Amino acid sequence: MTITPTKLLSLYRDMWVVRAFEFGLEREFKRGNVPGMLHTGVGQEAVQAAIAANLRHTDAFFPDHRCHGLLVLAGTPGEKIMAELFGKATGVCSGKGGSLHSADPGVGNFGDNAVEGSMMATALGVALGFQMQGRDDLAAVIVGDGTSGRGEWHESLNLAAAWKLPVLYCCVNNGYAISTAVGDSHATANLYEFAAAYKMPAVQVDGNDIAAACDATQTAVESIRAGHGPYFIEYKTWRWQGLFSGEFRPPEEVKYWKEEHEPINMARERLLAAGNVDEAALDKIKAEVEAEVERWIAFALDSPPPDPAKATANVYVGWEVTAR
Ligand SMILES: Cc1ncc(C[n+]2csc(CCOP(=O)(O)OP(=O)(O)O)c2C)c(N)n1
Ligand SMILES: [Mg+2]
Repeated sequence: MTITPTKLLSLYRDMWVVRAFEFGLEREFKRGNVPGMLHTGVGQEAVQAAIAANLRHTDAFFPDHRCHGLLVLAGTPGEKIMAELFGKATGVCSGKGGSLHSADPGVGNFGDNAVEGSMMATALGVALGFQMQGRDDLAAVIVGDGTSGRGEWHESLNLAAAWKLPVLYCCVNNGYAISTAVGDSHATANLYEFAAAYKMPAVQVDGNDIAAACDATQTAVESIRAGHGPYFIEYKTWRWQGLFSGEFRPPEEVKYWKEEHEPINMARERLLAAGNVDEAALDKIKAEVEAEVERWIAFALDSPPPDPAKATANVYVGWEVTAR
C-alpha cells in the first residue's frame, strides 16, 4: 500500500458518502419519493472513491448508472444530486436529468447515457479536444462489464490507442450484466485482456481494496497526463443489488462479497491495524456522513417540482424549443 493512513481515512469517509447516499436513496425510492428506476452503487464504493480521488475539475468524466455517490465526490453539492434524483427543480439539472442524464460540466461531469457504452464514443471527442488544446486533462469513462460486448467499446479503444488520446477507461467488472455472468457472454471473464489487445496499458485490480484501486488509478492518471495515451483499468468488484429485486447469485458468493471481501470493512480493518484511529473515530465519520445525507434528503423532499412552463428550457444549447 502506498497511500498514507491520512489519505486512507479520507477515502473511508468518501466510501461512506457513496453508501449512505445509496441507502438513503433506496429507502426513499421504496417510499415512492424517487421517480423512475434506480441502480445503486452499494458494494462498489471503493471503485467510485478511487476514481473521484484522482480526477480534477478540468478533467471530463462520464459516469455509469451506479455512480450517484461519485457525482457528489466529484464536487457537486450532495443536495443538488439528491434533488435531481427526486426530480425536483433544485436538482443539478433542474430535475430533468434524473439518475442517468444529469451532468455538471463545472466539476467535469459530462453525464451518463441510457444507451450503455455510448459515452465511450463521446469521450473520444472530448479527449481529442484536450489533446489538440495541449492540455494534460483527461476524459474518464466509467462502464460496466456488460458494455464490453458492444461495438462502441472496441471502436473506442481502437481509436484512443491509435491516436494516443487521453482516455481513462474504468471498467467496473461486478461479474454480471443484469444476471448474465461475464464468463458466459465473453471468451474471458478478465476484460483487461481485450483492452491489452488494443495496445494500451491494461490492468486488473481488486476493486474492493481501496488502497489497490486508488494506487492503480493514480498510476493510470499519471501516465495519461504525461502524454502516453489511453489506459484501461478493470476493477473487480460486486454489486449488492441486482438489476431487479430478488437474489440470483449463490449464497456463498453473496457471503464472500458482502461479508468477507466487503470494501468498507476492509478499509476499516486496515485503518485500525495502522493504529492511528480507533473504532469510535470511524463510527463518528459514518454517523456524520449519514446525518449529512439525511439533510440532503430533507432538502430534496422540501424542494418544489419543476415548473411545467420550463419543460423545454435548456434542452438544446442556445435554442429554446417551443411547444407545438
Ligand atoms: C445498449 C444497451 N443495451 C441494453 C441496455 C439495458 N441495460 C441496462 S443496464 C444493463 C446491464 C448492464 O450491465 P453492466 O454493464 O455489467 O453494468 P451493471 O448493471 O452490472 O453495473 C442492460 C443490459 C442498455 N441500457 N443499453
Ligand atoms: Mg456488471
